[in-house]
Amino acid sequence: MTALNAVADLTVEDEVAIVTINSPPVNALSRDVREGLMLGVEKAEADATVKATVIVCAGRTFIAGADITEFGKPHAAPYLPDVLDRIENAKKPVVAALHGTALGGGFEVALTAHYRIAVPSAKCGLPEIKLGLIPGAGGTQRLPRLVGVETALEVILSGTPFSARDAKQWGVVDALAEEGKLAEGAVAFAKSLIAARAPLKKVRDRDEKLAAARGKPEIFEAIRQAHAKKFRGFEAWEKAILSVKNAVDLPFDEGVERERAMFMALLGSTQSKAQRHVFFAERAAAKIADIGPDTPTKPIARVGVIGAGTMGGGIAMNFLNAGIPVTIVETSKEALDRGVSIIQRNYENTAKKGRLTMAEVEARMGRLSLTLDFRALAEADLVIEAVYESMDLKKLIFEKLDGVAKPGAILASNTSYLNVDAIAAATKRPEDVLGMHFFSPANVMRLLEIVRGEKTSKTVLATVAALAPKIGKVGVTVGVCYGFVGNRMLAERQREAGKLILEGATPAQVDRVLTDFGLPMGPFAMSDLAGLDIGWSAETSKGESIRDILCEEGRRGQKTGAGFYDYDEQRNAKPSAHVETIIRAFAAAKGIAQRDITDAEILERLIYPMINEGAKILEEGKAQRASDIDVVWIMGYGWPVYRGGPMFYADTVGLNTVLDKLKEFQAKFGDDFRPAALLEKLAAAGGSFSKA
Ligand code: 3H9
Repeated sequence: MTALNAVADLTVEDEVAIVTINSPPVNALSRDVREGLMLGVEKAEADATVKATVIVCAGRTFIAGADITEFGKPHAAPYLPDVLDRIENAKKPVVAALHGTALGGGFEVALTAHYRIAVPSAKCGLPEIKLGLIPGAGGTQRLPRLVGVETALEVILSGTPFSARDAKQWGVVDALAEEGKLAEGAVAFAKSLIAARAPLKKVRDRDEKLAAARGKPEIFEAIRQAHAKKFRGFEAWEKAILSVKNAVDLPFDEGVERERAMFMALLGSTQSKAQRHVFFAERAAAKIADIGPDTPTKPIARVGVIGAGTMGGGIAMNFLNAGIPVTIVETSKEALDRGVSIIQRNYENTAKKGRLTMAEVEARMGRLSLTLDFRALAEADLVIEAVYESMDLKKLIFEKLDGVAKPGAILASNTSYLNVDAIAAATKRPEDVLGMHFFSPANVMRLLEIVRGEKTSKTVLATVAALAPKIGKVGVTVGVCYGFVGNRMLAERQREAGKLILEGATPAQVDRVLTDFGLPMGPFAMSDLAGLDIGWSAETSKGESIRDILCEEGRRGQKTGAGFYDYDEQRNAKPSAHVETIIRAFAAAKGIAQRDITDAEILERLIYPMINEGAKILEEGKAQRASDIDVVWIMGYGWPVYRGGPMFYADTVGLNTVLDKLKEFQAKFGDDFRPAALLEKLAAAGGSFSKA
């Protein structure tokens, strides 16, 4: 074995050179990896005893793509296109041997090899779209040559990896190796190529799969139309379609050149920077300052859920999906029946869409137990309380739970606002208590706010943090404060939205500004969807807010066919002149002058106070890092990923701009806009939240 450099070595075995890349964690295409590949192929070429070369990776995966940490920094030679040319133009066959995930630039390396072999568990893919990019090393030119433009665009636009078996069937890999015996399989395959004097097959020379799309721009237009809604607001996807079209219309080298130019332009875009930020933010969120790999965790083999409402049912589904049995406790048989039928219907709908088999539905439902007997919770390793937001009720439940749960069980509340320390104080074991705040619909939204109480033990926190990814969630650890991170910031936006409609904006204008910004819904459409009468009661209503007036009129949201908007049978919203009249009259009665308000002011009034609140949350140590706040908003509230989250967005706008605007608003509208000290400090130092 010869070391080629710090991350690559070369072994020659019976006429076959094996270039092994070993650059943990994922063999990303750093300079050293690029150099290793280049040197490996050159050395093999120069060695007269070698007749074929295998490229294989050590560790968990084949090359998982470009090194994202290098993006935006000056690159050092050898550059990837040159490395790829070297591989493709080698005079002896090169075989890429794939395991783990051959993604992005890694898959593009494999596509320049003359042959590919993979173990059945391997996956290939071009996930660049998820980083706001298109493949930049020939992926949009080579993949369609192997699989045709439609499949290639499916792969590129979804960013989802495909299996080695699909790859074999599509002709992307030439052979499958036995699981666990990739290197041996690849060497044997290389020897068979030598014996057969197999040709140097270059993907770039293949044309037959492109022929079907030649002279048919309508194919690309149809794909564009089919994806327009999903990609509203995103930039890279249309470039991906154009680039694949170039593969059909242009000579290979020109297609590659244009692909590279588009890739480079996207690499410098704010959208791609935002999406790369989110990639790392999601991974950073899993790291908790005082918890490490040595912190012990507890096994969670059975979960109890208190409450079979929408939240309780959704929470239970996460565990059932992950193979963990769940017991739901309720106080009435009707509530249990209603809850279980919602879960069953949810699963059946998924099955109808072909994403679950009926056998899987049965297996999941089979893991669910229902009971009216609170004592059944004695078996659970983790109990999650999901009843409505009442501190008195929650305290009662936790006191009772304290008497029932086994020693060492983790006791969690799904409260979205309330003080977890006060809830914990209702037990004699506050160290076992924490918040697990799921977001609605709890079986769909990926966010889990993990609320660390004052006395929550490290073991309990570490256990829940490790559990989050197992149930498909991104856990973000937050501190105890009213509304935690997400709802605390949301309250700022809601307050301003309510003020803006009294000052002259319409609910539809406010909502549109936010949907134009990229959010799935504005506050008024959201209120109508949730129901305006949540937490409202006819007995106590005094007509003191727009909501009171609407509810008193029976306009309680979508479910009553009217709320802030009017709804037709299909629940399409239409602005309501009647509601606008109510708002105007209310404002007049309160002496609030109405005026035209620009979209720009609406956006700043809604978003900047959220950012300011985010800064206070950081100042108070209720979130560990600004990027955690971004993850909360992206995973829990549909903040557009291409804007990177509110704190990243503040960085892109410029902290001084945000600060100046807050001060201007403070002078005009009062202390709701008083800037946070941290924002002042960072702005004065020319800093940013991402680098704070
Ligand atoms: C590209 O290739 C562009 C080309 O078309 C053109 C080039 C010219 N770079 O996710 P994990 C780190 S674009 C740097 O927890 P898993 C990650 O941050 C790129 N670092 O593990 C983490 O670090 P830490 C296209 C990377 O097993 C650690 O590795 N490729 C990269 O759950 C483990 O990651 C992609 O988009 C990287 N490329 O999943 C692939 N990838 O431990 C992105 C990972 O310090 N990567 N890290 O937090 C993935 O999808 C997953 O990481 C993977 C492993 C499936 C590979």
